[in-house]
Amino acid sequence: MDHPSITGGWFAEKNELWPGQAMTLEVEEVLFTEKSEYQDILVFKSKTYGNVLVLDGVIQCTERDEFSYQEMISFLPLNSHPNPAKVLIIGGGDGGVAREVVKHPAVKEVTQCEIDAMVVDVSKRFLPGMSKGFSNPKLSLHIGDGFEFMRKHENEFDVIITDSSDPIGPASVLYEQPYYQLMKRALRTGGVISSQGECMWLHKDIIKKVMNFCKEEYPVVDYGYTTIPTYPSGQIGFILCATSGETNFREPVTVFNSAEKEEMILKYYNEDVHRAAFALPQFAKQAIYG
Ligand code: SPM
Repeated sequence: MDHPSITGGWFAEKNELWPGQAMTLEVEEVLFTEKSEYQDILVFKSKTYGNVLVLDGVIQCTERDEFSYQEMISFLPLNSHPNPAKVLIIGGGDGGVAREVVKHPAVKEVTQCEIDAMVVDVSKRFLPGMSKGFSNPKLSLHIGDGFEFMRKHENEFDVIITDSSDPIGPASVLYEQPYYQLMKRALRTGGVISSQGECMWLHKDIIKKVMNFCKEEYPVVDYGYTTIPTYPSGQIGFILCATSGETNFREPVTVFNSAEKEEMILKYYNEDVHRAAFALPQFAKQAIYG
């Protein structure tokens, strides 16, 4: 199977959002390539990062490092809320965020809305370590448009996690103010959100734009981040917003003990990493908050 992003046995991630640079991974075997109703889907077995899911030419997850992103986008908000019983996930078609969210002892019910059924299907076939999240009894999965889904829900969720691709293509609407207004409406009192929030090395303008309009909607807005080798520049952040001025994302209200961390098979997240996620280098601090 051929794919335009693979040449001479190497996949290269080229995109206008990170001009002049490209993550490359050596390909052992192309496992799947097809165009869905929404996007180009590629799955390949890499030489050193396990199976890799690529949408419209952009790496979404690799089996070797996905835990960093999935744990952090989930536990930063979940452990900033005193009782995250009802959670909504928008996007996240590989199932990795669902896998993490259902582990939290306080989470009782998880609803997920993913637009592309083909992403869910290929993840079930080729990314079983992530898609196992879909078979948890706490989870109800809906296939549909996240923005439209949000319109129909009011005062329902304690935590909303938006695990989206980048702001070009089907996910671009999820980086605009109306979506953040709808999320606010869908939250219960004291609710919090966490959204894929882009890279401080590459997208200071996007981050600043999103945080600025978030501040018009929410009393607390913050940017935390994680490190991850296979996302551009090795770093990606999360936009965190709270409906209550009492919320402090920088200090977890729930701290897992060692037995819990072991039982939950946490590989990246712990309370120290939670606090450290908000320590920004000076250039990013100035650009985002200055
Ligand atoms: N559950 C994992 C899905 C990943 N969703 C985020 C993908 C982001 C890919 N691009 C990163 C570029 C950062 N500027």
